[in-house]
Amino acid sequence: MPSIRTVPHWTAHPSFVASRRLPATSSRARPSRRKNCSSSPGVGSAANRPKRETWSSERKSTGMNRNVGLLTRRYSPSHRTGIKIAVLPPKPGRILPEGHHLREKIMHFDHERIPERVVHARGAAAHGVFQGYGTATGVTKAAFLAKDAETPVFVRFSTVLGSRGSADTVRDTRGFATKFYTDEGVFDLVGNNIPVFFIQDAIKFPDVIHAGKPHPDREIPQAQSAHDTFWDFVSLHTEATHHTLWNMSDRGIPRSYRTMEGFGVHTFRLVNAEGDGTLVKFHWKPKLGVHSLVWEEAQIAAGVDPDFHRRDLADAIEAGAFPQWELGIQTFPDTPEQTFAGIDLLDPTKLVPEELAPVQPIGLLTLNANPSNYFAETEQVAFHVGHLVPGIDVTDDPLLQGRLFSYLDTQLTRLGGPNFGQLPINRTHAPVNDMLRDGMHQTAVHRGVAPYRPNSLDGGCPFLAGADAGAFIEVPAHVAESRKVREALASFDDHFRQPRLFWLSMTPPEREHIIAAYTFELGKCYEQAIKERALAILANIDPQLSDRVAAGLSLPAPAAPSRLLDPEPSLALSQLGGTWPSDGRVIGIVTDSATDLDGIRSVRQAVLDAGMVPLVVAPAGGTIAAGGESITVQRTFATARSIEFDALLVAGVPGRGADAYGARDAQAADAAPSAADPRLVLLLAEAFRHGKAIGLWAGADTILSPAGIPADAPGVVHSETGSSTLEQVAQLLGAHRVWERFPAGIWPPH
Ligand code: HDD
Repeated sequence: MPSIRTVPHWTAHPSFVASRRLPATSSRARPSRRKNCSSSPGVGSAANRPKRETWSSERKSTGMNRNVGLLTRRYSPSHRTGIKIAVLPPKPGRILPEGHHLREKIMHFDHERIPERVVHARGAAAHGVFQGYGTATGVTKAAFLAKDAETPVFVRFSTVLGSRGSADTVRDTRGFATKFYTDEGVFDLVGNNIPVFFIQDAIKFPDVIHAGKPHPDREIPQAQSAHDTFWDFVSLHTEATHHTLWNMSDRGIPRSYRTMEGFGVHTFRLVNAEGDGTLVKFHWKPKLGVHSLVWEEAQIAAGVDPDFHRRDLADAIEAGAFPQWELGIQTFPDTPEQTFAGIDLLDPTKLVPEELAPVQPIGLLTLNANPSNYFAETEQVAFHVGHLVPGIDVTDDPLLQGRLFSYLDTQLTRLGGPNFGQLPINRTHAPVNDMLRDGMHQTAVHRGVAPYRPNSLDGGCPFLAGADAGAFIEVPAHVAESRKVREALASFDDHFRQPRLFWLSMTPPEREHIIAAYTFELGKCYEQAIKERALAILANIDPQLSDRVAAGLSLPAPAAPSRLLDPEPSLALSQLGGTWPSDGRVIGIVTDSATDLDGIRSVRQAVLDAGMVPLVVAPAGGTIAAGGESITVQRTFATARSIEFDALLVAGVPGRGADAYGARDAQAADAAPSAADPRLVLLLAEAFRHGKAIGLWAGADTILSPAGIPADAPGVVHSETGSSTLEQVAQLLGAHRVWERFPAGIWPPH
């Protein structure tokens, strides 16, 4: 017979009560998880954000008490009172029938996943602050753009096609979505790193995404555009030519989220205090300049570090190298035609060259804090193009109009109901007075009896706010007498002028990259007809492009179009030719115990002083002793790949045998005791091939020959001391890469 014993009501047990404390409701403020799990100093309190904790402190502070609860409960004296249930004789490992702790824990675990975003599933985010310059007050009454106004923001960057676990560095468009928690409500600027879009009409959005996503039969390829269905779609929809060309350019593989431009894409309408409208396009300009990976780096990173962009953003912020962007606007008169310089401003496949409408800076964005919890913040954040504030309005762009529906609708499935706006990361910081009630996951306890308008019972609340109360008022628009038809305007028909403009604006190395990208992507397609159709489209951009790609595919060059347009190039579209700050750049300092460690130490400090990030690379991990002090090794020859570094500084004489590079790695030393470590050779060879600056001192030049690098190659500098080597390398970094090393890198091109 099983013994009978009594147990109390479950809430009585102290260990369980402790483990049931709710997490902090604030998404951003958790001073110490260990001391007070439920402290909630309030949304927006940047000062209280925690420093990152180590793995061991995480383990100590979370979760484990659930299991402990199960054990202590079984033997706790408090179980001997209360309701009676039967239990089996205690046997190690057996689960009690009243295992409600187990059930609750497993039940919760079973439901930990929510649907990933249907597009832009893979992303990384950060908190920050936006400071208005006050330069936009003539065209908008939006209060957060006033001079020195400071507004908390949350920014999420993303790829479009890949699943949540896909690699960061795939060739794709990047999302750049910003949530401004303004005093007048939330404003979401949901943009991309490419200023144009594939389609002009939102009804085609599911089509272009179905074409880009993995094939429905085998669900491959993941996070790629290099497959038949994508190229089938874009070759059948010539309006997609412009966006596709940007994707095939270096813009499709950014170096970092920190070095990406952002664009609102559509034309928006700003409204000033007098009620006058101005049409604008939004631009984010990174202070670090716009830089990209080279294709081989992107491919290597997808394997050796699929979190490359996510890690880069988080590490930079944690290191205090806060990325910054200026928000700018191009402004256009709000005429009934809504065109500028012959460009239809409502056509999202068109940009307006900056030479025709300069980008005027209106504020500064600084990202200064990493999220505390990926799920609560980065995953649950919900952007919506209809989150607007007084002074910023939408236009009739047909793509934008479709988006106005989609961004609300999608959250119903993804976030499980209509109350996603109450999640801490989505909550407005402005007071809310609406009559939205009830529904799944309602967390507000609404008071009153009359959630309707007008009412005479709740003091007239909620009331309809007018302009005097800072309400959002739609700008009255004149609608011309016309016929309503489902048809695109004739001005939407020009599909090749702007792709050609983009091509003509590229420098020779950039054009080479574009040719290589099309050759790779179409080379991965199986269907001959699709390749031929795509080549025919390329001929409308430039015969050099179509002929070279055709040659790479061993296909006949397509017929030249009857007329090739000749638009004026826009030099602002090229990423090359400028000089940018080197802040936040990652410098690999390659060393070994036998080399100039004093020099290494001072170079490391100089790199830090210059606002860059030094990473010491040595044959093995741990520390290297130098003059009574030690230097921590951050990357080993086994873990370092050149993709991570913007430049390399190499000290010492690699390959001097068992007491130099490779000696600390027994395997490498055994394999080739007197040769340079092959991993170091690979590191140098790749850095060279990818156009990175390489500095050498203290006799390190001997590594060049095994790595196949000519000693007098451009961007390879030698010096007596580490600090003078660094100086020269920092100069080279201003151009991002040593472009002269690239095939056909005729420089300067213009
Ligand atoms: Fe979209 C997400 C950007 C067209 C429908 N979109 C999403 C995100 C970005 C963009 C950055 C990720 C937001 C986040 O980080 O949570 N989308 C754009 C841009 C577009 C665009 C710049 C064109 C100019 N999108 C577009 C159209 C539709 C959608 C035409 C549908 C008609 N987009 C969605 C969506 C998503 C989304 C399905 C998926 C997850 C989400 O919204 O919250 O509603």
